[in-house]
Amino acid sequence: LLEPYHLCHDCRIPVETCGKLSFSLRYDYEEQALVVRILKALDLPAKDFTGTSDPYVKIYLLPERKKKFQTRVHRKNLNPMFDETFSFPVVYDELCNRKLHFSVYDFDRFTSHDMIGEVVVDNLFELSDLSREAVVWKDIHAATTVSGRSHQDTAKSSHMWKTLLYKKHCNRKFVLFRERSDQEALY
Ligand SMILES: [Ca+2]
Repeated sequence: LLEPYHLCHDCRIPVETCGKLSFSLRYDYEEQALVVRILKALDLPAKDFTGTSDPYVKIYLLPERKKKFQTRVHRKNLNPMFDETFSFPVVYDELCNRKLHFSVYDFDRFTSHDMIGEVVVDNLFELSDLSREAVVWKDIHAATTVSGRSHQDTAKSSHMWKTLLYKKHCNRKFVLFRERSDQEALY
């Protein structure tokens, strides 16, 4: 089973983790591009009150933020198989200055999407020389209040409360309508 806490390898303080993400990395010398294949996630936490999540992954090659990719949404799935490939044009010698940033989100139809967590790869040569495809598993670090979770939670619970009130209101109108039409039918 997965440990819920790990030490952050930069700051040596405990980091809450929530599942794992697997992807592969390779450098395409002909196209001069970093090729990232997002494979799958395991044991994601449930963000919806139905006890599941609708995950998708956004990916950046920092510090560039303009170019970003994202996977499809996998509805009601805590172990999604993404298997999608993205290609970032970048000169090989520049790779040592770049960081890969994955953020895992839960899609919500009516409210802002919850960030589940993130994975940052700050040394792209840590795992291989990138000349051939290398598969990597990384712990997903849970989103903190800094990334806006608490604000989103407030917005979400307020939305759910409004929906509930609206439904109660509609049901009550329907009951009154039924009572009146039943009475009218008697006369
Ligand atoms: Ca959702």
